[in-house]
Amino acid sequence: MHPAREFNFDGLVGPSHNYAGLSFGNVASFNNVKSASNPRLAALQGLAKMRELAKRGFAQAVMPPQDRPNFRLLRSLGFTGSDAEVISKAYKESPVILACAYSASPMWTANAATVSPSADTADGRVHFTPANLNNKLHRAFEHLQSARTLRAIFADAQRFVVHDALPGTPAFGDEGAANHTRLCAHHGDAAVEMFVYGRVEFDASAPAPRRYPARHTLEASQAVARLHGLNADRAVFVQQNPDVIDQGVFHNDVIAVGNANVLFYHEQAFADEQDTLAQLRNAMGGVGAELQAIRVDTGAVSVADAVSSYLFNTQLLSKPDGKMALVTPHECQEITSVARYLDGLVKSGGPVDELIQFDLRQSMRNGGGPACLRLRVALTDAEASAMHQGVVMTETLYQKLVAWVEKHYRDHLEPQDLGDPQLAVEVHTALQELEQILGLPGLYDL
Ligand code: SUG
Repeated sequence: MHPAREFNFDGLVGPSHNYAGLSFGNVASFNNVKSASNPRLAALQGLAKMRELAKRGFAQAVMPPQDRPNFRLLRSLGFTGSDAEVISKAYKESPVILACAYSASPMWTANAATVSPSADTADGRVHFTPANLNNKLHRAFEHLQSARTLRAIFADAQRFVVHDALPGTPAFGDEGAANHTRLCAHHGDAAVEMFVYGRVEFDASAPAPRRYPARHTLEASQAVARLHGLNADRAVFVQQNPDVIDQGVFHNDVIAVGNANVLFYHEQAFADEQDTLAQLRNAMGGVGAELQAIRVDTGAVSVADAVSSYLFNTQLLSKPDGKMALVTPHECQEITSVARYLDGLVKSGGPVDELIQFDLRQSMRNGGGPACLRLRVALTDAEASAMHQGVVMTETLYQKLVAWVEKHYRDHLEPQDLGDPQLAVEVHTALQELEQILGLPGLYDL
């Protein structure tokens, strides 16, 4: 075993955080379409979570937001002239395209990439594959900046490799770590990597959802496992239950979460529950770990309640005493079945003995809970020292980022504000300053 710690890289919410209803299949995104957002509060809520978890001794870092609007996208779609003209024309002719170019969706870093720690890979380096997110226009270009950001943070080529995203075609739909979980005895051990896909491109007989899209394919997961040099005995590919995708479970992390040897999941999460557990148990036997499954049945919590509370979009964090804390959004306490379930869970004497609750309502209204906001990267001490240190969350960095948010972010953003060219100037100015705060000059020179 190589001692390692799991860093959570939380996305810093960008200055143009807004609700545009862009994610068909994501119920919260659709329900809050065109309501006003509060980018300042959104960023502060995210920072409060990072600060508290860092204070509690969990390894915590920050992923910077992306430059907005995406002028390259707007210009590639035929909007011409100065930046201000591009914005005005796009707003007049297609406000939805402008909203896509303005989405702050990179805040959900669980979709930034899939990460395989060095204990799992053939060459002993930490591998990252930025997710192509090709199912949604507003997310399909994130991977370019995600790759640039990850390469800036994990620059040491002896220890880290950041691949290019998979080809951006439906056959390789990739949503990153939201559909990926490592299961092992300790974070530094070789682990079983579980990949959960929504559909199979090259098998027309495989089940698929009917109402909402399955964003992630088996072919994408297999390609990532190959790129990362995973041992075939330790990579498990399982299908998400298409019926739950049709009930608004657009990523596996909305219905299941794993940490160390624990898998916390809803009985309806997988297309074949028994086969999924059998495969995991078998593969985990090879790495000396025993699966501890915490199964929530429909009688205790319905899929609808799981989706509206984000019971499974929670973070399971290992504490030094060997127990785990579950990081939940406030919504979990507001839905009776979920609150009751959680009360029983922490009193059960099982691995989870504590809830850490946060108000993340600004993110939740777009379908992003605690787990969406973080990308897990397990690093040995030597790897942790080799990454860029300016993104590691400390009290000093927290204070600097709060001051930066308060200086630059609006506290009210209406859909029509995206047509105001001044917003783009504000975002640009803020991000130029952020490069300095994080010590990442040129981060946005894509
Ligand atoms: O891809 N919402 C995101 C939420 C991502 C949640 N991530 C995880 N489950 N890991 C999405 O659907 C909404 C944007 C809008 O409608 O304005 C959005 O992109």
